[in-house]
Amino acid sequence: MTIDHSKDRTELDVAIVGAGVSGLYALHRLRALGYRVRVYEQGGDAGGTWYWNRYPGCRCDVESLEYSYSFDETLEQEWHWPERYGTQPEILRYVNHVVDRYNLRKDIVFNCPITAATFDEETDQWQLSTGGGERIASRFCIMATGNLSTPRVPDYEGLDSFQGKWYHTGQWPHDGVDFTGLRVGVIGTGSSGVQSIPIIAGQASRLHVFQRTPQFSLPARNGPMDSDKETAHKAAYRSHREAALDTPFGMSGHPPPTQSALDISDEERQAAYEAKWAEGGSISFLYAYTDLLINKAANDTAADFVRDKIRQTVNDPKVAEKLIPHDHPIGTKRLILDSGYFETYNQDHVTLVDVREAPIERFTPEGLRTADGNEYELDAVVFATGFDAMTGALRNIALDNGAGLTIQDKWSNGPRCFMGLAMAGFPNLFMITGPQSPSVKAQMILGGEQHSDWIAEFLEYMRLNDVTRFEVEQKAEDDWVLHNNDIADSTLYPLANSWYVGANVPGKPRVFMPYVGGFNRYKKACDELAEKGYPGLRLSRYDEMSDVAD
Ligand code: N01
Repeated sequence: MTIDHSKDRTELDVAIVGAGVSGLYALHRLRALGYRVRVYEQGGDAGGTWYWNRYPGCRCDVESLEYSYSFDETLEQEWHWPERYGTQPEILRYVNHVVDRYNLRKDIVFNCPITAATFDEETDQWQLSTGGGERIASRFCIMATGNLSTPRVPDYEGLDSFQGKWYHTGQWPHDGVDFTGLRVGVIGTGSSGVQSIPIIAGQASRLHVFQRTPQFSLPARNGPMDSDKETAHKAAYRSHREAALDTPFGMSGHPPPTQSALDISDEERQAAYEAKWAEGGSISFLYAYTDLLINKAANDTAADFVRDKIRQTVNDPKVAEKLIPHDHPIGTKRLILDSGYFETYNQDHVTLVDVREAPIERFTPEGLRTADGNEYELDAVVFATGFDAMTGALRNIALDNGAGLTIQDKWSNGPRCFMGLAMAGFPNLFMITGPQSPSVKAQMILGGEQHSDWIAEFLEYMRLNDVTRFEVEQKAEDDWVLHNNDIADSTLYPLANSWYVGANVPGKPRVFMPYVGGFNRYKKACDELAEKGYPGLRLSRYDEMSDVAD
C-alpha cells in the first residue's frame, strides 16, 4: 500500500478493528483514558460472533452469569440473564445494551471493513484503508478481529448449479430461515451443527446430516435461570470474578480437581461422571480429574463413559456406532454442549450420512451426490463447516510492516506471536486474544477484558515515557512460541485433527494455536511483564529512533 501523508485522512491514537465483545471493551477502556479511538467494523452492527451466528439453536456454552463483562459492578447487578446459558438473541441484546449504556456507537464505523494496513516507518503510524476508500492514520492498531470470524464453505463442485438455498451458520440471514416442510441437508457436526440440527429437525420434512467426523457432546442442561443461584452469584460477584481470574479457563465455580482418574475405583469414577453428566457443562466434566487432558488412559475413562451414553440414547445401534467418536481423545476438540442432539437421530425423518466413508462428490441442481453414487434431493443446505480459525481474519487483510514483510509471509508456516498480543516485525500492532494466547480456551469476554486492560496499561507506560513505538524482539517471540508448543505437546490436544491446529482448512500449516497453559498462568506472565518494565518489547521514539527503555 502507498503511504498517504495527506491531511485528508482520519488521525487517531488507536484504531480498533472489530466491534465484537473485545473491541467494544477496548474502545470503552481507551477512550476513558483520553485516547482518540475509533472502531472499524465490517458488520452492520456490534456483537461480532453474536452478530453473525444467528443460526437456530445458537447459544453460548459458558454459563451466562460468567459470560458477561466484569468491568462495571452496576451493569453486573442490573442485567438479568433469563437462562442458564445465553441464547444468541439474548447475548446480542446484552451487547447492544452495553453499546448504548456506554455511548460506544458514536465511535464505531459500521459496514466498514479494514482492507489494508501498512506501518509507516517515518511517523510510527499505521496507515489503514477501508473498503469504502477512507484513509486512517493511527499511532497504534488493535486487531480485535475474532478467532472464529472467517466462515469456511468447502469448495464443492457444482454448488453454483444447486437450485435450492444454502446458508453458512456463521453468516446466517438476519430475518431467519423457515425450514418448515423442506428437505434439508446439514453438513458438519461441530458445535454449530450439533446446536442447530435438533431445531432444524423440528421444522424439516426430511433431514440428512452429512457427518465426516463424529464429535463428543454433553448435555448442556439448559433451563430458566435459577433465581436463588442468580441472587447468590450476584451477592458475591466480585469474588466470583476474582476466582475466575485464577482458573485455567477463566470461570468460577469449578473447584480444581485433586485426583487422577486412575487412582480411584471404577464405581467411584462412574458415579462422578454420572453426577457431572446430570449437572451439565463441559468444564465441570473435563475438570473432574487432574489428568483427563494429559493422560490417554485417564482420558479413555471419560471418553468411554460418553460413548456409552451415546449408545444408550440412540435407538439404532448402527447409527449410534457412527455417532461415536474414536479418532480423538475427549476434550481435545472443543467439547460440545447440546440440547437433545443424539435423540434427534431417533426421529424417522432424520438420517445420518457418513461422508468419511463416502465423501460428498459434488452438488447437483437437485441436491448433492456422494462418492458411493447416492443422490440426495435437497431444498436447502446448511453449511455448519466452521471457520478459518484464529488466523483467517488477519490474513484476509493486506497487512504489511512497511519494510517488506506481510502477515502472509510472517505466518506462512503458521502463526507466531508474542503472548498472542503482538508480533515481531509489526510495530505498534496489538491483537486481542490472538494465537498463542488462551483465547478460545478461556472465557472470551474475560480474555478480551484482560488483554484490553494490559494494552491500556502498556499505552499509558509508553505515554509516560514519551515513546511512540514498540517492537517485539524476535527472541521474546521465539521463546513464547516454544513455550506455547511445549505446553501443548505435554497435553493430549495435538492428537486431534481440530481447528486448534488448523486441520479443518486444507493446506493450512499444522500448528497448535491456542495457549493451553491456563488463563491464570498466562495472566501472571502478562502481569510480570508489566511489572518488570516490558522486557522483550523494544521501545523508541520516531524523531529520535533511540531506545528509551529496554
Ligand atoms: O465448526 P467446527 P463449528 N465435508 O470446525 C465439518 C465455537 N462455537 O462452527 O471434523 C464434510 O467445529 C467438520 O468435520 P471434520 C466453538 O469453539 C461455539 O461447529 O473437519 N464435513 C466438522 O464436523 C466451536 O468449536 C458455540 O472432519 C466438513 C464441522 O464441519 C467453533 O466455534 C457454538 C467439511 C465443522 O465444525 C467452531 O464450531 C458454535 C467437508 N468438506 C460454535 N468441512 C457455543 O458456544 C468441514 N466439515 C456453543
